[in-house]
Amino acid sequence: MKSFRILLALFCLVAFGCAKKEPVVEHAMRGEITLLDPEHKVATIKHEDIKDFMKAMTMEYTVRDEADFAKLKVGGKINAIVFVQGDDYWVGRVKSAQ
Ligand SMILES: [Cu+2]
Repeated sequence: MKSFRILLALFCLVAFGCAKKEPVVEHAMRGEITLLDPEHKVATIKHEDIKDFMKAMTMEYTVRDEADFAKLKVGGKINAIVFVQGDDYWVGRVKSAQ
């Protein structure tokens, strides 16, 4: 029975990433790009207040999507989404703003 339980746990992990994974929360963000690190796909963004998440500040964000990262230019302004999952966060759905 022990091996069955291990198998079941393994299946759960593979199939569902298991129930442990926290839900992804989305926050709308507006900001200006101040620095880009293409190698690590990290953008430093001077962002405005992000409702229910954080005050205005300049900080680094990972931009997971290659196509999103390609839209970024130093000095460019964007509207985007900050995705938050537990301790993890990243930026996506990037649109350039005026
Ligand atoms: Cu911040």
